[in-house]
Amino acid sequence: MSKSKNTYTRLLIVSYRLPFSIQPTDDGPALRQNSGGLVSAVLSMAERMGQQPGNTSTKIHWVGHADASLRAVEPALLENESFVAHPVFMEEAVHKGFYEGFSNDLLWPLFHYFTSYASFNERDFSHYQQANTRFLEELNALIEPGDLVWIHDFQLMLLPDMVRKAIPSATIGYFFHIPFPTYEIIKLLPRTWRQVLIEGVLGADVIGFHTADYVQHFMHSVSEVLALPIIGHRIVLADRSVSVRHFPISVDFTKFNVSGQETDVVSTRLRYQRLLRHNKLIFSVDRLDYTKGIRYRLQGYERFLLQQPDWHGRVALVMTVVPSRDKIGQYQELKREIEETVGRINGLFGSIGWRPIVYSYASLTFTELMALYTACDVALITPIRDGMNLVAKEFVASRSDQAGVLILSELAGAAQELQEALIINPTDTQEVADAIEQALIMPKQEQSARMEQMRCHIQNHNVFRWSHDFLNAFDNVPGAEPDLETNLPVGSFMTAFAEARQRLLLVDFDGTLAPLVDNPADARPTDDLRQALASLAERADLVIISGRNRTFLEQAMAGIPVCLVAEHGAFLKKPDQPWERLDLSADNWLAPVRSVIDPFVTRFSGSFAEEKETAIAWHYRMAHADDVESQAVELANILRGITSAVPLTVIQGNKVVEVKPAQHSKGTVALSIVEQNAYDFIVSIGDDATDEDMFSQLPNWAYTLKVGPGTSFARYRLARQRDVDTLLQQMSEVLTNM
Ligand code: GDG
Repeated sequence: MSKSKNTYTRLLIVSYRLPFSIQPTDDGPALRQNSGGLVSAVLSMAERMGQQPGNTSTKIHWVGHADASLRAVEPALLENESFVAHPVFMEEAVHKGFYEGFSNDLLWPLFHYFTSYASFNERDFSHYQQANTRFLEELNALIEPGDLVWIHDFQLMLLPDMVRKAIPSATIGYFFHIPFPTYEIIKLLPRTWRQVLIEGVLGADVIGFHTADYVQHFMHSVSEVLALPIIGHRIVLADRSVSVRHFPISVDFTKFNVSGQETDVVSTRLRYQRLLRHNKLIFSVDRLDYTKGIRYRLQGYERFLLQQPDWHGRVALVMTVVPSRDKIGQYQELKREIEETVGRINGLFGSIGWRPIVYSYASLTFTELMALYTACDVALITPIRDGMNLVAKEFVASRSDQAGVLILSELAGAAQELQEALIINPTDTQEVADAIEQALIMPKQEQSARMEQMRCHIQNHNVFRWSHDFLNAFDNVPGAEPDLETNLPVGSFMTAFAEARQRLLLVDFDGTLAPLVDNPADARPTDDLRQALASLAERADLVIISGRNRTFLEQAMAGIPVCLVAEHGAFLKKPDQPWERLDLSADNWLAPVRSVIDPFVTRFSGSFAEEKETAIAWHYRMAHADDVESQAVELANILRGITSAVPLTVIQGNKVVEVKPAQHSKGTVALSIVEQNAYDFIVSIGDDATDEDMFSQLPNWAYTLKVGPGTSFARYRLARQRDVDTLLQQMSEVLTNM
């Protein structure tokens, strides 16, 4: 059934951690939500859903892990005016293996490209599965028809598929907050793990990542690990498709923009400025983590101090490291190293009255954080990998004075949007040192020009837009397509077929009569299907209508008295007759198009160009480069821009980009065939975009059948290619038994 945002009644959020605590109030203890961006985004999303007529409940249900302290809490306390909290409890050992083990010791380092920190432990994997199952149990007790379930992050990669299997009609979104790495990294995971993890997230209808790169990496892994067809941004499964897109997370711009003027922020800022006197301030804040590039940041700053003695006594790096995972050896080691380096730099360069680094290992209150965002001259953000990095966006949003300079690592997702920052590579300590100097001497006018651009971007792409864009993406999931009657009324269909005097069958080849395969030359119908086709061809006009060339079709259908249509309607061959050429356009467009395609063939090994008589196709099913899908889109765009004496059509098919003259199509040829006889039964079956021309040209009483998901002009749908085999075999039996 179709679903759109208008019909969702409730929002169910699932994340590893519940963003709530029980706080004392005048009326006794009450549930309080954290003030994070995700909580605000979700609130605004629910508000939007709640505005829809007929929607009675706007309370958001949030499922997440909670420590044992919530066990003793009265159920009534787990609810406030906006949220209902559903704590997930699990055995200590399971939690440890799931969270500390598989999530933080394997997925986190691996997906941030710290392969040597990754620990592969079978017991942890089993705990990860058990923990995801615990989340499923909690959800299962809660979920109702009409709910939208939104699952978050790498701790819950198995959950979307678990929910899909338990409740096949559920509407599920999944958002990945950390980088999705290249397939070379995914390949390090044992085969079964990588398969289960990718199948796990594919349980969702919409999958979101922060950047287009992560989307491409994911798509590449899907095609390597599961060999599933990908069409544009969709992964095609047997009975549905999954939409995969990038939705860059952001911040509540207004909140950060105005908070700098709040009284306590102003007074805290003044206090910091007094304490740090006339120094220029460089600020950084991050959780203690090896991905954040704190070591490189210190090396870059040290190099700056070495090379720029003029700045001694006039600048301070205020570096706050927020405690995190510090019971783990690796993190303790990192902390020790950071503190040693800070001590060494302060000892080497400092003097009485001047500390080059003001370091603290502590959490900041929101007021302190705002005071530092607005007091500093430079924000120095140097992760070695970061899914997005919200600190960068918060700093920019806080600077309503349009002053301050952002130095940002190119390895943070945020760098793809904040191009007016000073973009650096953190491992290049000279580049960091130079950027610090450039930032400190940058004229006010330039600071303001850069800030204005970045602020404008964040204002327009705030966290509310992020969640709304994600919500809107569900409007395009298969379930939300204009309703196609998915079930062919087989009984009346077979009766009409049996009773007809003149029968016409128009059937596509690839993905319809034969499954899609790696090497196009290998595609063939099964022997059973060939037999059925041969018997059908005796009492019906059977037309195979394809984009393939003449030779291939003749070979593939040899021995069956069918009519063949090759190259999308350019050629037609009736049984026992020679080929006729229907396309009469000149072919002087071929050479220039070939010269555009050739560099793509060279660049993507495994891909090849097929030059037909009236068309050229670039096939890339066997090319495995990360960016091949996006480059296929790029090629199609370039080809569409080519001007030629002959009007051309560019077709983006399944792992193929094809160019042909616009004058003929499967539709034009289907129509001319239909007009040659007084047919009283017509069925047309096809799976891809070129078959739509055929569906749209046929009389409206014809049976038009779309194979697989996707919007279509067809009246009916067959879920998968093998259903075509079944249907045609049944039709042949009907004729045989008459
Ligand atoms: C993951 C991904 C992605 C930090 N210290 C204090 C404090 N914070 C707040 C910041 C910011 C948030 O925590 C940190 O967000 P990040 O995006 O930088 O990083 P992760 O926590 O690693 O988050 C990341 C994010 O998910 C969202 O998808 O961007 O790439 O790793 O909001 O302000 N807040 C306060 N005191 C602190 O000391 N009050």
